Amino acid sequence: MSIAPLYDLTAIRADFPILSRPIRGRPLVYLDNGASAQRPHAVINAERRYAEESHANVHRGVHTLSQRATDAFEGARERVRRFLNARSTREIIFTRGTTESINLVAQSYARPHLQPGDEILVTRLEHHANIVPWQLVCEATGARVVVVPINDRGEVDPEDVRRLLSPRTRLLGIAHVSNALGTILPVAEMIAIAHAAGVPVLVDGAQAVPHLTIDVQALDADFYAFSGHKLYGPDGIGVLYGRESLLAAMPPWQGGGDMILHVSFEGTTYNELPYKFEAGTPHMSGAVGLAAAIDYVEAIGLSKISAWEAILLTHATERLSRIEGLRFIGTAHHKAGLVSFVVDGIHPHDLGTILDERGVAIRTGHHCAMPAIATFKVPATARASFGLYNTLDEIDALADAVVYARDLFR
Ligand code: 7TS
Repeated sequence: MSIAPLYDLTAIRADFPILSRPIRGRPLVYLDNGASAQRPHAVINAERRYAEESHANVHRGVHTLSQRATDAFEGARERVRRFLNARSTREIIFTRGTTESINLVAQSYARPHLQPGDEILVTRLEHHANIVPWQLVCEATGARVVVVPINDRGEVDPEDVRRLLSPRTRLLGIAHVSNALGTILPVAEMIAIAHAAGVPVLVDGAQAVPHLTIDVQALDADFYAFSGHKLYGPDGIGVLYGRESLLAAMPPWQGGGDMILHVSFEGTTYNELPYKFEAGTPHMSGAVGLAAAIDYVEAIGLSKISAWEAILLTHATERLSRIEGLRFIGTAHHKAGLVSFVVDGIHPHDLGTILDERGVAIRTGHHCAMPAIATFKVPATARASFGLYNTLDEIDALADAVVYARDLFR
């Protein structure tokens, strides 16, 4: 196929050292970006430079390196604030990732609010990270999780949210993009519906930030969570955006250094936002690497990235739909760059193993979204998820490898 990419793909690919490493003697075709994306030199170098030139502990030393580390860490926070268009850096909390961000909201926001019989509303397509933390707080408080259904394309109807909101609903938790099905949810509309009922909304943005421009003010989200490692940044670092008025009223989640103003055995006072939620030494090099990743994707432009990934998705849908015996799981009208599918006669794990022998990396399984996958009455799917550096030739390699695997099993 000869569609010109919207940016210099050859130059971009050269920025990612791992992409030129052969896998099993073949060129790597990396299509598991939904699980974790690869890192460009810019990110790797930013982390290394931090370690070589600026590392010390933050917020505590008068010495030069501690001040440099603090500047780098707080500079990263400001970079994240701009990326999300949050009002203030007080609304940006560094966490280990999406999972920790959601657990923080579950424990610190939801738990103190929940009474027996109260409800947390989530959709059926959520990642386990946006299901299990709510189940844990519900078990502890006697509240319950209520589930918004999905249709047979894997879409959520905002009217179902309206219908299922009740006077007992205390929070709505929704993915921005489904990791298992690729569906892009109409989150702004869902948030408006929830807000009209006085219900705050947490958006799980893990699969959205690498593909879409996010503006938490335009969305009017109350909480927005994402992970660095899916955004071409480091693992072990993530973000919770929270509306300041909500965060200010929440108790701390973990106790320790940095989250206090004064400690005595008579009583302890907590630090101001966002430090109240960052107990202990944070992942400073991770934050620096995340800021570099944000610089990197914004220099290319998220609108160009999403336009290119839409071309990849169209091509993948066309190529794979020609394969006899292949069925897509998740066919939403509004989809991110990801295809989930099953092939008659081959278990997805076998398919994934054969693809790996050909250098093609995909994810197989339930994708930590068991209820979503179970809706389609399959135990598992094969999933190819695209990133900004993928090419049309790689999509062809995927399709060829799937045909090869299917013929092997016939
Ligand atoms: N939410 C969504 C929508 C996700 O896709 C993931 C990870 C998470 C939350 C959890 O993110 P973490 O960084 O805290 O682990 N999704 C996947 C995936 O699709 N394949 O591997 C991990």
